[in-house]
Amino acid sequence: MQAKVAVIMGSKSDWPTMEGATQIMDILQVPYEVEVVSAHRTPDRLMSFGEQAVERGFEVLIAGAGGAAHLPGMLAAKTRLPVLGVPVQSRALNGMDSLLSIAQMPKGVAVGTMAIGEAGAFNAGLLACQILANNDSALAERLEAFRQAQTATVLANPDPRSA
Ligand code: RP5
Repeated sequence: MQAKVAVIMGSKSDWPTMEGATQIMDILQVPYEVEVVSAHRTPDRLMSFGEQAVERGFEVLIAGAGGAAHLPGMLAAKTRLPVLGVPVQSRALNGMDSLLSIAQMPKGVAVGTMAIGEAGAFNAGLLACQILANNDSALAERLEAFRQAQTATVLANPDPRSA
């Protein structure tokens, strides 16, 4: 099936975080591709990825990076597709560097900035599914079921001391 979402990241070391984006897309049966594309180590590859993203059939792009996290912003500079940026938790500064690198885009080039780390990656996948669900009624139904199950799980066990 045609992948409508691409999940790219600056390094293989980002995968344990970025895997979360793919987990929710697996649950919601949304096809995706994953690839390491580094803004600093493979800049030409990033440029060609951004230039070809529309013709490859992607509709949403997720980009995760840590530290001097230029990947989501540079990708957004090369494509009109929506880019969701995931700040990966860095060792030195706990991801605050990643967050600020991704969030503070100049006016006119947009990146949707997610939370730092695993929650941000998971929610990037979830948000990509929500965007695609606007034009996919079957996916919209799966999303509703996911949300209802999540709510039911919390309501079924409100005691914070129990497992
Ligand atoms: C960034 O530098 C990557 O996104 C990664 O989060 C960070 C460290 O990369 P490695 O040195 O672990 O490859 O470009």
